[in-house]
Amino acid sequence: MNVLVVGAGGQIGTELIPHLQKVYGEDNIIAADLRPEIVEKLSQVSRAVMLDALDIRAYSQIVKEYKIERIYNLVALLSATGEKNPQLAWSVNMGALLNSLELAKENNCSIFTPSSIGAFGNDTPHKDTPQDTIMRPGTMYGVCKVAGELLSDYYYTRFGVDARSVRFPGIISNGCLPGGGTTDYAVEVFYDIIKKGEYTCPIPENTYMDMLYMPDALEACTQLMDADPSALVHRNSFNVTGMSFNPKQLFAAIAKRVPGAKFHYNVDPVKRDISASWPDNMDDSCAREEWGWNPKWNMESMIDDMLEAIRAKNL
Ligand code: AKB
Repeated sequence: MNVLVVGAGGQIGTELIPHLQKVYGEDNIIAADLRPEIVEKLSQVSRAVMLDALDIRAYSQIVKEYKIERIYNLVALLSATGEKNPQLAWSVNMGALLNSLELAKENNCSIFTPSSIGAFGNDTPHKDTPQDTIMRPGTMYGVCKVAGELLSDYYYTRFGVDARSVRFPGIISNGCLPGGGTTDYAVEVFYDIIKKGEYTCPIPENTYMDMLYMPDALEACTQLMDADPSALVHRNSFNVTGMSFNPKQLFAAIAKRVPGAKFHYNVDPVKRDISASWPDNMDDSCAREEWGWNPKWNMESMIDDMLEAIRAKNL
């Protein structure tokens, strides 16, 4: 299986590349990114090419040259960044998706594009958020995610494109830092506590959000794409979650393991409003029933692993 990962230099891509190499073979994975310095870094671990996903001719050439059979489209401006420049967020997020779907159609590729808890909004039921429910997000990022889910389903029903996706919650990882998201606090806290012994949080202490540890997120990316299509009732996009907590609970659990760690709050009003509009915890039973989703990591095991991995970096 020849797989192209577009937007490969971000938080998910940098860890998805080695995961895909293990599953489908090292030579079959092509990493693409817009930034030359990132392509240079990616080329040390993978076959790598420079690509602006908005340039459909260049994108098409790469899909044809490498005989691509599956596309992971990870190009996105995240929720908080999107509120700083909504027009740019729309043109990048939707432009990359439309090009990816068109090329998937022309070249008979399957395609995975992450959706997000950001697809939900204030009117969504916040507890046990159902798979099929009211969406109406209040951010440009969320508007793109809902539009992207609909567009991907449209390409499936209208053209038969094998498009599948999950609604990722905040992803916690220790490879590459996330950037511009509302859930980033749950990653940043580990770096600051190890480096400085203290962390200032932009999210109110009682705000719950769903989270997922990276190893489970990577499993979702391959497990859903390799699932038997006849078992899929849904496609774009499945609720998936590994844990739900608020900052106060996360910090108390970290403090038990790092004596003397100090936590402060300086709430960012944009992130406060975004996080308040998202689910407290999603119901991911459709993913479990339709393709066997079964995450392994919970908050406690994730914290132990994150602390060990970040301590080992000797920052
Ligand atoms: C964000 O916070 O914007 C992302 C997401 C939940 O999609 N991490």
